[in-house]
Amino acid sequence: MMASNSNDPGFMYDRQNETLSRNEIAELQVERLRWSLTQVYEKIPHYRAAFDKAGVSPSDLKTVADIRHFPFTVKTDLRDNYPFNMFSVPLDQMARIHASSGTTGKPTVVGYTLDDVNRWAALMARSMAAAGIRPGDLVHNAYGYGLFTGGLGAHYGAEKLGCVVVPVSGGGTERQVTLLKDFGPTILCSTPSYALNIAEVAQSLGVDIAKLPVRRGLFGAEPWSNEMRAELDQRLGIKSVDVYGLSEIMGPGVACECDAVRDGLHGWEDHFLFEIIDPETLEPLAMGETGELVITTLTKEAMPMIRYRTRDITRLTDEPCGCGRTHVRILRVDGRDDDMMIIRGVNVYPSQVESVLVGLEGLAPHYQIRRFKEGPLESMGVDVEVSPEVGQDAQVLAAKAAEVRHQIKSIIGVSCDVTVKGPGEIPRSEGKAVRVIDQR
Ligand code: DLL
Repeated sequence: MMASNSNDPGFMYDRQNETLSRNEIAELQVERLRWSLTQVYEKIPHYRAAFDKAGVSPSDLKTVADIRHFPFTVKTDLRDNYPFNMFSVPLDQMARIHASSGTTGKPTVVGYTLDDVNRWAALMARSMAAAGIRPGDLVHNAYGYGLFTGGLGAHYGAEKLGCVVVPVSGGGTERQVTLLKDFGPTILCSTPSYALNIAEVAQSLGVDIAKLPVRRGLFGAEPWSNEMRAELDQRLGIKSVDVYGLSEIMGPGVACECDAVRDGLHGWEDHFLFEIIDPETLEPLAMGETGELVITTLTKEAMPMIRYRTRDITRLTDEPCGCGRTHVRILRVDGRDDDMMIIRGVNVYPSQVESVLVGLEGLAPHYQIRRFKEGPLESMGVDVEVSPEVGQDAQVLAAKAAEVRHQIKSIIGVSCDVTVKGPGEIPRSEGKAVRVIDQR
């Protein structure tokens, strides 16, 4: 097995494309953008109508910046074209369909040609290599297999890179622990919240998970704070790396942190154009400014996306990264704009609350946030678990709750209701954790 070390930034997979100069990236992007715009205009009635309405045509794009004149695509466009009207090729020329369940109504359907599936595998392999995964690694893949893109996305990427994959999928946590113990995988792929669940179940079964051969965790599909990362690194005895993606654009592997620096996720600009917009005015924001991430696909055949509004709030940097890659970095995603609370005028994301809770003495890293109304105003409640060793004396729990309330007030600047619960009282995740309960 090839060992990873700091002198090996994982370039062996795709060095040339990962280190293009900024000029080369811009040239490639213009060419590929024109191709994508032409494809959608000629083949997808939704886009033809949207471009005509905005008075733009693919030939109007002269530079990458001209993309700002083209209309956005939003989730309801996919729902309105359910199930297959966003596809640019006939169904019998496709290779794969995925869908995300969504919370209400119709699922969001996405499709791939065989070339799309192969490009996705290659980008996921590139992401994994950047994350310190190497050919020959044994990969325990606990992302859900099925309509969700996580399981198959990581699976194909790992195989493409030359790893050996154990396709465990999510759930059956005790069995996950048995397989981790008996097979000795070197890599764990899962959501960060599920990795924490696995670690906890391992502990309850008397398995010292930190002593197992797992050395990297490739975690994503939900927001997680640096504090949660430190917790996972320490509990599992690994280095955790963040991977980002969304089904509408491809699946996992749209962007990934590098093992060498772990500061921002390299967004693969030879296949995607990344923009940040102000979600209110919809105007593009400059590099470094915080806003909504908007992504255009440059090479997707079956389902190209033009200016897809992800609802994810983050910022970009094009400062060179210590690993040598030249692609923009997406600083870690704070959360989705639908999860952003405005508490007495202060914007709060669940991940900020997580940063305060995780690592506070006497608390376990399991929490949920309740959003409710007090009169016309939005309020926030935080439920968090006590560590088993603290016990469940009512006075002790009340004192902990007061301490948490004080910490949240002093660090985030908002007052909230805090309830400290007993061990195991917050539901555990087997995929994406439910962090927010909307009681409004
Ligand atoms: O979650 C794809 C994926 C699978 C990514 C496995 C990484 C690993 P969707 O189910 O369509 O696709 O959900 C996409 O999840 O818009 C973000 O809000 C959130 N998300 C994904 N990765 C991250 C991350 C998959 N690393 C939505 N950090 C996205 C924060 C993330 N949020």
